[in-house]
Parts: sequence; C-alpha cells; structure tokens
Amino acid sequence: MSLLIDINGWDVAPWVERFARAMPGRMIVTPQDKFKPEDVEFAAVWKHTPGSLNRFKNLKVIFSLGAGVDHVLRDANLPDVPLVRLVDADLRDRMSEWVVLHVLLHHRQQRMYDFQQYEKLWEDDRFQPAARDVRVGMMGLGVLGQDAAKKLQAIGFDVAGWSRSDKQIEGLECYAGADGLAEFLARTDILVSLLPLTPDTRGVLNRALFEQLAKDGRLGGPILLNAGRGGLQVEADIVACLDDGTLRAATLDVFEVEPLPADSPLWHHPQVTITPHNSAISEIGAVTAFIVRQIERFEAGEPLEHVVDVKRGY
Ligand code: NDP
Ligand code: OXD
Repeated sequence: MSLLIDINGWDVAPWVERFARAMPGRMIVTPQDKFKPEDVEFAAVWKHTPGSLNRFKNLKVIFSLGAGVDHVLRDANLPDVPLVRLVDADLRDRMSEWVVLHVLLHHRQQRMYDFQQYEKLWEDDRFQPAARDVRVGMMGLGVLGQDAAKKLQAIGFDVAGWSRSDKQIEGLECYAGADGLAEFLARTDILVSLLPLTPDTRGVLNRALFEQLAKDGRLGGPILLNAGRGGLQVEADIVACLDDGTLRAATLDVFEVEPLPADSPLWHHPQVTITPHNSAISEIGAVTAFIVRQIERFEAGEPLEHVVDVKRGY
C-alpha cells in the first residue's frame, strides 16, 4: 500500500519524512516520485491539482490535510471514495487562541494603544466596556465555532451562535438558517466567521449582511473577524463598509486571493488587522497521528471518522 502526499503551497518534505517515520514499511510518495499508480490506496492532500487523483484506480480514501475541504471539492473529477477531513484538538485549540486574541484586541482597543505608544501619548480616559456588555456572534457552530464560543464565554462575553441546522447547546443562544440570521446579526457587535466555504456560504460576508449588525453596541460599531475562508467575504464591501462606518474594524486571516496581493487596499487599511492564513495551522505531528489512526481503523474494518458530506460541501 502506498500513501500519496500531494501538497501545494507548503513544503512537502517534512510531511513525507513524518509519515515515513509513523508508517514504517509503507511507501510514502509524492506526485513527483516514480511509482506505480495502482499501488496508491490513500491520498493526503492540500490543494492538489484538480483531476490528478483519478489515475489512482485503487484509491480507497482521500484525507484533507486541513479542517476545510473546499480545496478538495473544487476538483470536479474527484474519485468517488470517502473524503475525511481533519478534526483535531491541536488545530481546534489554536483556532480558539486566535479568536480570543482578536476579539480581545478589538474589545480592549489594543490597536489604538499601539498607536498611542508609538506617538508617546498617555491618554487613559477612554471608555472600556465590560466583556459581558459585548455581544459576540459566532457564524458556524461546528468543531471550531463551539470551542471558540465556549472560551469567549469563559472570559465573560455575551456569545450567540448561528449554524445551518437547529442546535441546542447548553448556555449558548443558538440561531439557525436563513430564518434566524437577521435576529442573530441584530444582536452582534463582534461577528466571528468560522464557516466552511460551500456554494451556500460563498460571498455571505457582504454589505447587505454587515448592514444588519447591531448599531447600538459598546464598541462604536460592528467588528468582523473571518478565519473561515476568503471566499466567504466580499473584500470590496469590507473596505467600503469600513470607510463609511458600517463596520468599525476587521481582523482577517483568509482572503479571496492568497497570498493577499500587494495592491490590496486591506494591507494598509488603518482598521484592518491581517494574519496570513495561519490562525490554526495543521501541525505535522498531530495531523500525521490523525491520518495514521484513520488508516488503521479503515484496515481493521472500523468506520472512518469525520467523513465529509460531499453533497453538503463540508
Ligand atoms: P464544521 O464542519 O465542524 O462546522 C461548520 C459549521 O458551519 C457548522 O456549524 C455548520 O452548520 C455551519 N454551516 C455550514 N454551512 C452553513 C450555512 N449555509 N449556513 C449556516 N451555517 C452553516 O467545521 P469546523 O468548525 O471544523 O471548521 C470550519 C471552517 O474553518 C473550515 O471549513 C475551514 O474553512 C476553516 N478553517 C480555517 C483555518 C485557518 O487557518 N484559517 C483552520 C481550520 C479551519 P451545522 O452545524 O448546522 O452543520
Ligand atoms: C484548514 C486550514 O482548513 O488550515 O485546516 O485552512
């Protein structure tokens, strides 16, 4: 059995080395190696070339090296085998760190204090609302959204969440679907997007949505955080809404085009904080352990975990 590792955009060598150590006696190959395509039973991919997996006639499972699978499903010629996505405590905790950091950054106005420090200004008369008076809205109540929501609640924020299907989560106000969206937005001061990119969610973070966010919040205007996917957001709307006050500020980890092009107005926008799609990296050790476990389950005849519903898109 061979495991194919097909990665674009990250250095593949450490992945090959780690999988080889974790699966002694198995062939670990990349598309650049010489091997028999019929030997490949498993593929672990990040942004593989669309159509390239079809030549592996004995392929049994595709593993996404990330939690999101839009990079796999953009392949219209994907082999009809189970697609397993990454669900891992290491990745989940990293994402929650990012969410908590950036919610607090805006809540405590840290960007302004950075500026004051730079200018040697001592101005301590600014109003600081309590966390309990700041309403955070979590778009996406999956593995990542629920954990981040819980951690924000532990700090004291007034958190609610929105998902596709109805949910009952103890202690969390939950909204669902198109019917619940307006009410959810109307009670949100800081909107956090941890949605997957699917045909239903593409472009959802747009002006029409931003205009429905709370206008009576304690932070001087609504704030957007997006670590889901860049395709969720309409960047021209974000810039225009920041400029006309519909949005007060944004932290973005993901972008319509990555790396973010040098001429994007987001780079130098005073109200924008940028991180380079690294809010929650796929840590090699954790991911390797996850995939090895799934292969062992598969070979022992046990069900795979975290199989993606390809029709739904996540
Ligand atoms: P999950 O599949 O566990 O959760 C997805 C959530 O989104 C669910 O609550 C789901 O609703 C909701 N959702 C999906 N479609 C819709 C819709 N049309 N309307 C409303 N809600 C919807 O995913 P994870 O939490 O594990 O990950 C979320 C995303 O985070 C990934 O898909 C990926 O794109 C992104 N990500 C980004 C990273 C980064 O470094 N920037 C790192 C890791 C992930 P329901 O519960 O009803 O199914
Ligand atoms: C992921 C990512 O989907 O890192 O895991 O974007």
